[in-house]
Amino acid sequence: MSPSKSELLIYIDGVFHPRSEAKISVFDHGFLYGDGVFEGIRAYDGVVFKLKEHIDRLYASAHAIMLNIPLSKEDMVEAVLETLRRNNLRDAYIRLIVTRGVGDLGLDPRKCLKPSIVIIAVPALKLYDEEKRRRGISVTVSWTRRDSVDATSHEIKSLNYLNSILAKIEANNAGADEAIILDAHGYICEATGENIFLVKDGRLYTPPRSSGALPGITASVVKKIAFKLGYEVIERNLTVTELYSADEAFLTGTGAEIMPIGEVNKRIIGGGKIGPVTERILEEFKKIVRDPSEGVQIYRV
Ligand code: PXG
Repeated sequence: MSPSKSELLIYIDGVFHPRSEAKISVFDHGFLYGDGVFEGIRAYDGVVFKLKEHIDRLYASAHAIMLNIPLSKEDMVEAVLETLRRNNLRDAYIRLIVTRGVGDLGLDPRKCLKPSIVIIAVPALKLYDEEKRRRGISVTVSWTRRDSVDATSHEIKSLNYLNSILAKIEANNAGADEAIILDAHGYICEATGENIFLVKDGRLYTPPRSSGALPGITASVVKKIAFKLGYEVIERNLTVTELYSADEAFLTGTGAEIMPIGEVNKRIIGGGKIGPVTERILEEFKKIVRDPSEGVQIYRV
């Protein structure tokens, strides 16, 4: 049995606190400035999917912002597993956050002596219902451009998500499920927290790294599945017009998993339901996430 929300135990700097008592200082620079990094991770049936890859990306993000995480990667893996065990979870959504720590009201990170580490694990999160999974979500193309690679690049998974949040607000206002964000040149970059793939004439297309998209772990799994199934994956600049005329399109992310796109700015994509290529990739994905060799087991046997 999974514990109820009120009983959840949250890890903060090595100590477990009940959810209602899990608090961070208002002087923490994660709160004051969005100065920190994070990961969203899932566990399926007792296996934390691609945990090592998420930890590697967390440390790479931290390295890019010159934040020294005071735990080794091995200890961080253990801390995540222990959080799941303490909460008796086998299927979970995990949020791992490392902030610059407590400082003063100036933004200088040198004032922050110790990073804060928070791990939250909740029983599996469902972003979309079955109907959306079959018919596809609706998306709108946002006027908010992705911060470019020489700005607050989303290649770094930082706590600074205002760029995505502005796009999400726009999608909400348009009555759409998600927003597609363009790069500085007007090519497709990604969604607010998902990468994007198009299918055209049996080939997969996805934007290149230079678009400023986060190198997604789900996207890299999808590329491997596509390769295994014999589909070519082409990374190149993609236009909105190409998206309108795609045979299929889908988003990938830890939260969303694999979500077909049914509609873009009111243009129906691929008949407004999940397409055959997306379906085949999704079927493989469902198998892979439950494969113990693709992650780290929570409860060692
Ligand atoms: N792009 C961005 C900007 C992201 O934040 C992805 C792509 C997909 O990456 P992964 O490695 O998850 O395949 C992300 C994912 C959530 C959530 O709860 C996920 C993200 C950020 C915020 C919320 O789904 N990151």
